[in-house]
Amino acid sequence: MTDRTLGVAVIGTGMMGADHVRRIDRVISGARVTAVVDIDEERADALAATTEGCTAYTDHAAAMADPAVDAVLIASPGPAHEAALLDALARDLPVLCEKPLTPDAESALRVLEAEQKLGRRRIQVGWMRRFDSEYLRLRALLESGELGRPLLLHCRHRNVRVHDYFTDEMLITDAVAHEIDCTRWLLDQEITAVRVLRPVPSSGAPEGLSDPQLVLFETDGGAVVNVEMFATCGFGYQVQAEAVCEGGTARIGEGHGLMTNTAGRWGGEITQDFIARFADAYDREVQSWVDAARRGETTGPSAWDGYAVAAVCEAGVRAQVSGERVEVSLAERPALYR
Ligand code: ISE
Repeated sequence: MTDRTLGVAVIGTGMMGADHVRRIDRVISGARVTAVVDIDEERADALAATTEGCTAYTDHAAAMADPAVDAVLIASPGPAHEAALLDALARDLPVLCEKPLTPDAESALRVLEAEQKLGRRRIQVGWMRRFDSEYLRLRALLESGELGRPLLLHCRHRNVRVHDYFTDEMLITDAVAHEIDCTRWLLDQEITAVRVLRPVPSSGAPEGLSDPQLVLFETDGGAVVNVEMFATCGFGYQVQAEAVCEGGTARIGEGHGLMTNTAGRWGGEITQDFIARFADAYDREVQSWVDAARRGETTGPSAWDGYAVAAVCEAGVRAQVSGERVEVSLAERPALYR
């Protein structure tokens, strides 16, 4: 481990980018934010002003050329990721890239190719649930084999509300994408086919959004996974999973935080967004990325994991449109990611 504090450029100063700047500055150790980048100059300037020794840029390439920048955290919108990733790889900089890796499988393959040319992993993708303590316990339990073979995984993913620009397609690519990654990681299996069922839309959903939806995955290990995706449930942010195995079941995400008993009722609180629900996971994710980068390593979810999710999302969107079962087309896994 080098003694040098890692200088990080945070690209994208929206909600996630700003939260990561706060995290790197005030929560984790071993790194500091030396640059922020946003095409919105005023927003970049305003965020840079909150952090000592931080320069604001409107162009990611200029930030990467700054000698104070040793690593890059990408939190810009998905369509901007490919160019930033390719530039970071060209400079051999460690990257933590918020999901999605890129918006589609074809561009994700270009990123994989560039990383393979470099000859070593440099990209960690921000599938933060892999750092959540409950998800980690579920994965360890399934991996131990104590419950036997997993047969079913029931998932629920509920948001309070979504922006008006949210589309049916985004239900898959922006939200169910997490369950795609979790399924692959928890079961250590690839998803082979997707189906989507749509009940009558909730009257609380914005005009034109078919919400909720039920998404079904088949895996190459013979498991079946169902995901209730309800983006406008109105009451809270809930992410739950239950694995049904040959020898028992295991459930996470019940949110058993503070429980109260009063006035003849008992109850607890439901978190309202993912920043609150996964705060610890984000902290652990970024700390682990920083620690690995300072050791000269890249760990955690790889660019391959980003690509695999994009490939399943494409099948998912086709299944949404056609109402049919759609098979996933996945490239062969390159040696670098085995
Ligand atoms: C959002 O973009 C996220 O990534 C959250 O983790 C997810 O729960 C939410 O549904 C998405 O909209």
